[in-house]
Amino acid sequence: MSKKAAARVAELRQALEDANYRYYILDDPNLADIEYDRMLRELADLEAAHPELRDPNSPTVRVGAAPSGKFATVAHDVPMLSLGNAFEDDEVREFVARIEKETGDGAPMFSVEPKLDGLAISLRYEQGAFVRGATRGDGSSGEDVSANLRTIRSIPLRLRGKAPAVLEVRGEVIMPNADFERWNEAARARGEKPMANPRNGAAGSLRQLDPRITAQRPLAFYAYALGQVEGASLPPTHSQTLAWLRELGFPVSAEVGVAQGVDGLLDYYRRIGERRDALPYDIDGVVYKLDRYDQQRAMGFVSRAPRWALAHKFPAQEEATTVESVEVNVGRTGAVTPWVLMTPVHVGGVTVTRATLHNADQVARLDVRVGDTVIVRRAGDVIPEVVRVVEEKRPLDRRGKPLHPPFQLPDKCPDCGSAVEREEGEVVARCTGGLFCPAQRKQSLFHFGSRRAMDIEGLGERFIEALVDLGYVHTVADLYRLTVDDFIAMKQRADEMAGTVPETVKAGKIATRWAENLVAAIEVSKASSLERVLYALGIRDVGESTAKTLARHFGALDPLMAADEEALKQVPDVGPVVARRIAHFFEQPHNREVIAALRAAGVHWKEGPPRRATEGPLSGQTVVLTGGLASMSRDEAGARLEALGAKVSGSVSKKTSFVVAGEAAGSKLAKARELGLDIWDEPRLLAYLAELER
Ligand code: 5U1
Repeated sequence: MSKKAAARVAELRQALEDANYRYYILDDPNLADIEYDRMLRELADLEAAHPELRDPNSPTVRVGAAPSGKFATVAHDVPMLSLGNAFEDDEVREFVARIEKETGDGAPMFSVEPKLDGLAISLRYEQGAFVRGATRGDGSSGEDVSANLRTIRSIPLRLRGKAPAVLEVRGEVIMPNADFERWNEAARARGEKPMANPRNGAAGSLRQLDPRITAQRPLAFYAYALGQVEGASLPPTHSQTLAWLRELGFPVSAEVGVAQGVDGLLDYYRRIGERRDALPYDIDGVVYKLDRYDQQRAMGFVSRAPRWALAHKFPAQEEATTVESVEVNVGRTGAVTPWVLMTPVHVGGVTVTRATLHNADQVARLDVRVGDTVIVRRAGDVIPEVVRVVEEKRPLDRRGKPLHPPFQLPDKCPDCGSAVEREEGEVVARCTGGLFCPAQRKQSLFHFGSRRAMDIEGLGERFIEALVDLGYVHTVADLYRLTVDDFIAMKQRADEMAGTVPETVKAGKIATRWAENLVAAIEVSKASSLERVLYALGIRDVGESTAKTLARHFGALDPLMAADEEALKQVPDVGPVVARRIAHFFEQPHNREVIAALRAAGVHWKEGPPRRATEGPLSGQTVVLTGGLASMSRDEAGARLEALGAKVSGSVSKKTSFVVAGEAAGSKLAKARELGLDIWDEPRLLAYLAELER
């Protein structure tokens, strides 16, 4: 049995290593994620059942070993070097001139590489197997972070092909920008502290004492140099070594190349600089290395830095500046985002004056105040952000107290004056003036006219942009005042501004049919239904189904607008959060004005008595419908149960009287079972309705 298990273990390890190589090195995956996970699970199960088959370099170690306490110190037999820096082209000219003079080579070849902004590490392999990995430390000795490095999937645990007896590979551990952004977005959404920048993210992740935490972090590795090598003859140049490292299974940046002469180096610097924002990782410059090893030896070292290599740095992506004011911006969805206006600062190659603070939690965490010196970061195409406050530089009054108070998010929208609300458990604060707020105008118009709302055919995003930008429409009610002439004038102005005036128009032929159709569609939309209008108002979390329930429950708009949270909570399926949102929406005077204007413009709908079946055989009972029914829609079943007095709810709890479970019922059914509730199938429901509705 064990022999068979051993064979299967070997087979799985090989297949998983191959899949890693295909994915991380060749960028040509051969396994679907689900298949990879399945094989990894099978391997983990086999290793658990056969402890004698365990291996520190099995692909299963990628999930992280148990914590070890502290990192041991590792001496680097071949020191990890540092690089001389250049910021000006002239320094590069001097570097090349020196090399040309001392090597006697008039046009030496250089390896040119991006300088990744991460954490330098050294990986040691013996007989092709990973044995240890350490940080750079002071260059002579660093910390043993092997268990953490094993979790980084792009680091090979076993080398491919013919491996030397000893091989040390040096390179950079980084956190790719996209992963860093994703990580921070999720952290902010959870109200947790985001990472300051990808470099800190990589360094912090690698220095975790619990490798299982490191395993959760999206880290990557790129190789760029060798340390100790035994049992292999090296190629004659560094660029060939990089190609060999790639064959052995190490990721090497796709941007590496060779260049000759000062112009070749500076050209590479500029080309990479132009693409800096588009690269998948942060770089802080490029590195030039004399390519031929014999020439490198001839140049030698000064202290710890080779005279054959140079780092040519880019402008920093983080800079310090001072905060002139803290402001807020209201987005299309009403989200209120705090930001700072700063003394202009050159960062990442451009001058910036504004940086985001993301949300109220981040404001509280950073405690940014007027006059503060802050570190701003600009990388890629993401908005510049404030990373931290330099607290020592905070302006103080004579008594040593901060000169300015902490910033508070406003409780009124700066654009429309409506209340700004932040719900429990939410990071984002929002303006509640959805219908009136200028910041939310385009969004609310687009939703209002959409097919399932007021269904205004032809009112697309482009027209809405132009109508709002050119001042034709301020609220949804203004749509009903627009004439054919307005639309034609609006389109002409928009075309002129965009430089897209059609030839026919230039020739004096103006098409009017589309505008007539649009005005007609707006006219037709006036005759609507209460549920459509409620949905069209764009109250947060009031979708079509809730709009329908509200319409049925209240029968008319006025009693709904007058209902307080308590009354709204009585509506089937309306919980406390949605009740609060509806009540707050109708409390905003501006929203009420827009509704009055809609009515004045002629928008109308049928109203009727409230349909609340308070008394009936199911009075006092709460029913949950889940899964699909064959004989009717869930809405219809709900309505029939409500007509018998039941309250129909969307969530299962101890208070649920019974659950009707149709086809493919999922988590609600599971929860009902867990709570031991009465569960009805469709035949039982039908029999019950037939009995009582007679
Ligand atoms: N791309 C690259 N980065 N980097 C950093 N190459 C490179 N080489 C280095 C360092 C510190 O040192 C070599 C001179 C070994």
